[in-house]
Amino acid sequence: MNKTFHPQASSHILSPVVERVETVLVDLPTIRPHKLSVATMNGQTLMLVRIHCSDGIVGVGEGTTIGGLAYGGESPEGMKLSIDTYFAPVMAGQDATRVQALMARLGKMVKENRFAKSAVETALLDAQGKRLGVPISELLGGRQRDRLPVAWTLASGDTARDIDEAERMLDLRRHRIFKLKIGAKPIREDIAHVAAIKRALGDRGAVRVDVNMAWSEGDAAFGLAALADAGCELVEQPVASAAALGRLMRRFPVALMADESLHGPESAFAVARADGADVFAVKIEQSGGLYGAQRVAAIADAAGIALYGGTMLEGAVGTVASAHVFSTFANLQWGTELFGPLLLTEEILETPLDYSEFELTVPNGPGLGLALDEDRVAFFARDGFRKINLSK
Ligand code: MUC
Ligand code: MG
Repeated sequence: MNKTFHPQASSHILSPVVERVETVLVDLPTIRPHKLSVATMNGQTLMLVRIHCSDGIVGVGEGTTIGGLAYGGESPEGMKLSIDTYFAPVMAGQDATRVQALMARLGKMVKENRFAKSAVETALLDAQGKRLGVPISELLGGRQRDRLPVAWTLASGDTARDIDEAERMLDLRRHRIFKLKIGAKPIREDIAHVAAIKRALGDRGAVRVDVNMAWSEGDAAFGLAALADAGCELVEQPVASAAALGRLMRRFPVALMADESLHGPESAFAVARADGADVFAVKIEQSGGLYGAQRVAAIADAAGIALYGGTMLEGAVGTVASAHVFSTFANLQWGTELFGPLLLTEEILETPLDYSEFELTVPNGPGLGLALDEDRVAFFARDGFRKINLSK
């Protein structure tokens, strides 16, 4: 019999498919209160997703937010609900090896939900990397660096405590770039706080600030001049509006970075077209995934905008997913802030990440290149062993 070859049909039969999508919320305490203008965090919730494939391979991904719904429209609980209820049926039975095609299918059936999509895309890429025996960075075109500079965020709310913390980080040779969270206090108090920290650190540490949109345009005009005088080198999202950020550009001798204004490639293009930032804080969750983050970076490169690897204070899984992406960027002029796991009291990896000499090593094993300590994940899972023991 003369059989016709149908490539799609045959690849579908041969390819492993998504069998099951599993989600869990894991609650971990922070090492100290982390004070942003939008929220004070005493803990972080990791929404972990596991994608079980028909070839027995399991990929893991992570979604986080900052202060529940204080930062944006998604929460860990909402991500879990969306994935369990809407993502999972769309993914079940689909070819697990065609990650971009599966994400495009998901995009048709599920609007928005960028953070949840980032978690799911991470899990698919982790599985595919494990399947092929290559790190995620290689699935994304190949890494250009194995180690990434990592900034630390000082956000205890107290100037003396922040200076002590910075000194400790310098002594440990873990961080020498410091991002200060400001915007919650009166502007003059914030400026005095930044100036005191920069004075204490001198040339030993770079000082940057993140206002998390707290200032009006008028506040920002005063604040940016004063921050430049205080020796601050970079100001992240001082105002909410992208148009206002653009109007503030080049008026002060300090670089301006867009963070909350960036919601993936389309918004990145709009900001770039309006010459609206010197630097982009690229985040996989804000970008809607790892490929989205690469597209945002490509837009920045094309527009002559510098790049910074941002964080949504992810735990180890989201941090390493971000690290794989940032390792592929042609330019990474301002380094990264991939310190999320270090803000948490608990280690959930079998082998901790390597933070040394002011940098993070991008893991080299297949997929994400990390192994979760499943007992510890189960212990800290919401309604898990810890909760059961605490309520006894
Ligand atoms: C943000 O707005 O950049 C990054 C570091 C940190 O402490 O908070 C995040 C969020
Ligand atoms: Mg920010």
